[in-house]
Amino acid sequence: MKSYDVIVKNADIVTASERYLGDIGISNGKVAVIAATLDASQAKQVIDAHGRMVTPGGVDAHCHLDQPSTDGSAGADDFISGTRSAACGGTTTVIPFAMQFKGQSLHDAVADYHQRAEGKACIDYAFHLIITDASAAVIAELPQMVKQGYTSFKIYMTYEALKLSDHHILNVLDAARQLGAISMIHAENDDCISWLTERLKSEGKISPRYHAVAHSQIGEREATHRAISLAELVDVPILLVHVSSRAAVEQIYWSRGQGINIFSETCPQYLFLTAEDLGIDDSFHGAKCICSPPPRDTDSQQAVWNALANGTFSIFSSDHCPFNYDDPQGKKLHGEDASFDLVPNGIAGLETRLPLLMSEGVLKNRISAQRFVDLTATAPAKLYGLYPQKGTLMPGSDADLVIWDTDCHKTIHNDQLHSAADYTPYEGKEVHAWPAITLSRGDIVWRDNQFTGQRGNGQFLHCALPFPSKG
Ligand code: DUC
Ligand code: ZN
Ligand code: ZN
Repeated sequence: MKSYDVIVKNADIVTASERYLGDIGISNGKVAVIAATLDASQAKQVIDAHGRMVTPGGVDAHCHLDQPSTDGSAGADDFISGTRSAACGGTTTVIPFAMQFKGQSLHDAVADYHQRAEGKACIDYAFHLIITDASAAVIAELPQMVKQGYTSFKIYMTYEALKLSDHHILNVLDAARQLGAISMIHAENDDCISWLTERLKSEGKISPRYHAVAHSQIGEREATHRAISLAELVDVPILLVHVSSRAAVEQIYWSRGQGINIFSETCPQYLFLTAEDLGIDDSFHGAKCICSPPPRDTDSQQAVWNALANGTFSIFSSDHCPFNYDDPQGKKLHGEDASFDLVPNGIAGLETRLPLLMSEGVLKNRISAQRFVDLTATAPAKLYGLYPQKGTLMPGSDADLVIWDTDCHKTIHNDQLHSAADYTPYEGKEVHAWPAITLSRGDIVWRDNQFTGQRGNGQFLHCALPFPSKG
């Protein structure tokens, strides 16, 4: 009788706080023991990690999978292709969104998402709630939602079909405070966007590159400051999602100086793309990089790198939300002559998130390996109530881990990725790190450049509350 299903030997183990050499013993999908040396004869399977970095599997806490729309567009990935691509890039937990349509109950919204995910997800998943209708009846549903494991509420300050007024945002924040939940805020000033859009269109400036003009840094800065102020008024922590610009980062520094408890997230597109990727001419190809907020300039890229390195950002997520390019339900929903404001927003990122940050961040010494783990796994697991089951390597944690190849020369090509999207914004980019082997609850889901996981193996995770209730 063997003691372990798997032993990972000679691992360079990295957690958010430690880095040391050891062996990891895995039984029944959990980390059973971590020791300097384990007896290989006690394992059914031995994986020799040869001193390779071994990190917890990634937790991607911001992605959109099989999310219905109100404009007739359809995202490229469902729960099969989206979670498969996540696993192939070293992510073993995803937290996509269950979106409430206005007038719909939260209960019905989550029931719909469970149907979309069940039997399809290849890795474990939880859900955030997108609250688009903060009526008294919906607010009254929140205690029950929290009991069922939905402890994070996403709020939009823009998008006609999604946005809440400041008054309604305050109601959601107040409910989050009473419950001990976390609110995630998409901070862009809606009127600045619509006013700039109207003006640009009246001047005939409709090509994709004007999306980056309409979604200005000033509009992001104002909404960021307003979101911080609303959180301060209610006295509740919030998470600012997909922070893109120096102007917004400066607001977060300001809030820290005031002692306001603000968490913040950034994404690969704000490190590796700029507004020029939306076009330097009027070609429609720039639609491939339309997302909101848009990629900015190299000055903002530097500000975002600095905030990653100095501990300002709490988490690094993909905001994976791809639309196919050559698809009448994708970027060309309204044709190639459509103005930028009619192009579906979002790009792919689940599979490339970790390799890009490992390669450009850790291997280029911009951030430490421990900080990488914190940003991509530990901090999101803590913030969303999944720690220590997810987000770390310790006895009792799920055996979700990545054995890294940090010596590779790989050029990203979409035909080697596993999302259903028909392009990647990172086509042609070189990376020097990619998962060699990924385990999800002890099962190998990625090895020798092959997906070896299975649809339906992913389990729904009930999130705990991140903060004490103040009800
Ligand atoms: N912006 C969002 O707010 N959500 C999905 C994709 C995007 O670009
Ligand atoms: Zn958003
Ligand atoms: Zn998003």
